[in-house]
Amino acid sequence: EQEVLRRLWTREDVLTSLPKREAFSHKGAHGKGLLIAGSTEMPGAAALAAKGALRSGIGLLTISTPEEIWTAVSTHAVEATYVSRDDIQFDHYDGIALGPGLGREKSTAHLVKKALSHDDIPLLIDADGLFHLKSYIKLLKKRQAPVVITPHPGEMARLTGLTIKEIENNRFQTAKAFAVNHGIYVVLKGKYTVISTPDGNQFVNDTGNAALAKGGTGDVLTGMIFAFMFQHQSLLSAICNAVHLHGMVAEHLTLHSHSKLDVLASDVTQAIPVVLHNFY
Ligand code: NPW
Ligand code: AMP
Ligand code: MG
Repeated sequence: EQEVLRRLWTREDVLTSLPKREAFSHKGAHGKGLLIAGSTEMPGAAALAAKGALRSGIGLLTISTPEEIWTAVSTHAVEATYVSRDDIQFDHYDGIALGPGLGREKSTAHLVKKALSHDDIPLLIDADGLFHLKSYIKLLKKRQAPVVITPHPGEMARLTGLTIKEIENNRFQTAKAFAVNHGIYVVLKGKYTVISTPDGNQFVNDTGNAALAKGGTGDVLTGMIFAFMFQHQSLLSAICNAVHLHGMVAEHLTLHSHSKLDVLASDVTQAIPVVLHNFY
């Protein structure tokens, strides 16, 4: 059996793998991303994911969200364009991120199936996208392009049929088994987020703190990973760097200006530039 890795993703890893912005690049070279997120009940999740992506270098972002909330979301994501759920041209995009605030209604399930079946487009699934994924789990193995999932322990429990306690007591094992069995990247969130590759390699993150233990922070992470997917040599370093930097933003805020109580997910999106500035 091939030797697999299990180690910390360090600041040194970030420094060596974070790509520089190509001088002669244009917006089309930094990813045309489709974000399928938000609902009338959860417009904020779409805005937070969008803001995370826009603050992390994505070239062009299109958001597919119900038309009733376009105005609300676009107030926060001014730079994005919008498309109706019925008019999505999947082939037009370099990658799809799906799930934050999507809702769990039957009417949103087909979006997960469609995104999965456009199997040459890299796909990031989070939140309610993971709720629907359970019904289409067999489609994962049939895909050409990579899939990344970003469950918190509650979502991982739903996907695996295990209890949250079983997941938390075996974070490395459950994440690895799911990644290898389905041939995907698994980002099992929480303190010490574990990133598992389809080959069974694993990296653990040690940045971030309990300031992130509140609604919306995971939606921001989804946006950050999504943007990084388009601008890294390897998908693995894109994921690990996004997780590392997302945590660093929380640490920066609580070190300099905020308490762990008052940090909001929207503060995280606003402070991404301060942390990125240290690296660029
Ligand atoms: P318990 O019982 O509460 O302790 P769900 P969700 C558990 C959107 N959002 N460790 C938790 O446990 C999202 O994008 C919208 C252990 C419970 O059982 C989704 O679309 C926002 N357990 C949607 O809401 C801001 C943990 O998991 C279950 C855990 C639903 O997402 C908020 C809860 O998970 C939100 O992001 C941990 N670290 N974390 C907006 N502003 O629009 C969670 N659990 O039922 O999947 O619900 O994560 O709230
Ligand atoms: P979600 O549950 O989808 O909103 O995601 C929450 C985000 O905050 C994930 O990136 C978690 O890893 C992070 N997070 C939550 N609680 C903590 C904690 N106590 N320490 C570090 N990171 C956390
Ligand atoms: Mg979440």
